[in-house]
Amino acid sequence: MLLEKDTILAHNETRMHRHHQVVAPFRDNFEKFEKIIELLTRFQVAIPSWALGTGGTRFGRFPGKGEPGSLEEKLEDVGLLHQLNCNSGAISLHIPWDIPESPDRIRSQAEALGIRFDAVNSNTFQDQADQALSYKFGSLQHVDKAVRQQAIQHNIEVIEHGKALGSKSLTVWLSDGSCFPGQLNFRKAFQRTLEGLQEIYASLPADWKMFVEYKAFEPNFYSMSVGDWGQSLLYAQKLGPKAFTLVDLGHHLPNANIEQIVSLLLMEGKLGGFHFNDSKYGDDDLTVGSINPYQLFLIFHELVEGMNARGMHHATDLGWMIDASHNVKDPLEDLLQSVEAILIAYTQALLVDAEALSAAQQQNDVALCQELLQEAFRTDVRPIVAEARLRAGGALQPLQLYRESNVRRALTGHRRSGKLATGL
Ligand SMILES: [Mn+2]
Repeated sequence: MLLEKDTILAHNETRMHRHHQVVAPFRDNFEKFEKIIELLTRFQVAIPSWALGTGGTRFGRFPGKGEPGSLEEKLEDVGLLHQLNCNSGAISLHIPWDIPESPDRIRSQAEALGIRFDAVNSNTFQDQADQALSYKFGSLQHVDKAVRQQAIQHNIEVIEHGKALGSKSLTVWLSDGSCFPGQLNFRKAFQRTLEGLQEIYASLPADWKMFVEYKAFEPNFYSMSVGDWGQSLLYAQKLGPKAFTLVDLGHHLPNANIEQIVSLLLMEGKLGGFHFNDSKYGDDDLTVGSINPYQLFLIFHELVEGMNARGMHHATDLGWMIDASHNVKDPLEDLLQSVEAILIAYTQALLVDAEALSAAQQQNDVALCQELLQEAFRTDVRPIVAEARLRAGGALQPLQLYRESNVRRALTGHRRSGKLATGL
């Protein structure tokens, strides 16, 4: 469901006076104000199709009401998010959970909502009901060539689905690895994985990218075949210019310096995209910015610095996606919070005085370096983000409008009860 335009206008009207008061100091004193608004308006974050329903853990799942039961309904939900915040104009699909029955129809539905198709994701971490061979002991790393071939074929099919929708990238995340010492010959597993990725790479259209996502542990607990950014970079370098590393914020060991990883990958031209989420312990898939907003800001600072150094287009040269799971919150509320947190961190990073920081670094003025970063981080930039949204036709306070409009109650009313969203 979409909201009436008048509903958004009325919501904004009641908050306009206050908004003008809080945005005025930025508008009047910040040289970069208009440039930042322009960058924010262009910046779009892809919503994962699997995050629109309630997530679960291995202990259980507590589904909410009014969840989308089809790809059409998932698109409707992303359309609503995009209408509210004007920064959710893309969706990332998971195959086989979201195979479109009619790609043309889905494509025109997305177009009408202003949504494009971001990376398509393959899935070789589960066995599907109609699947001939099991991935229990891996997919591309498997000792049996027939299993490897099945996984390669699946990835090629995912590319075909993506082509039909206008997607331009494939994300490969492999759960492959081992649970116990001795289970796997690391070198042979790497070689088999590389050969499989090479076959998939050969099927990529000329204007596509392949993202190789890494993860430190889980579901395998002793080794992962793409376990860290070094291994992912090794694959990406061996594959060729269309292959890149994808950084999922929750896929590191505790306290990893993700901002440094991002900086070096950008330097090498091998950073492809992002999966945003937050975590306290591991791959917690929590709301972006909910646990460690300072780290998110530091990552964005390196992104802005690194992209500017290479003359990259902030909005389009990297893939920006959320990858999260909402076990206890309304997924749509969680996603609105996530997109807001991303835009806040991005805006704060745009406020950093890069010239002054570079000069302070040159002088070894460590205290000033810290001051310059924290000056930006401690600025409440929410009025700037709201101004960009207002100009794009969105709501000044998307989450509040979502609640005031009783969206979930309406969805619960017209979506068949007991229908569960596909996904994790
Ligand atoms: Mn991910």
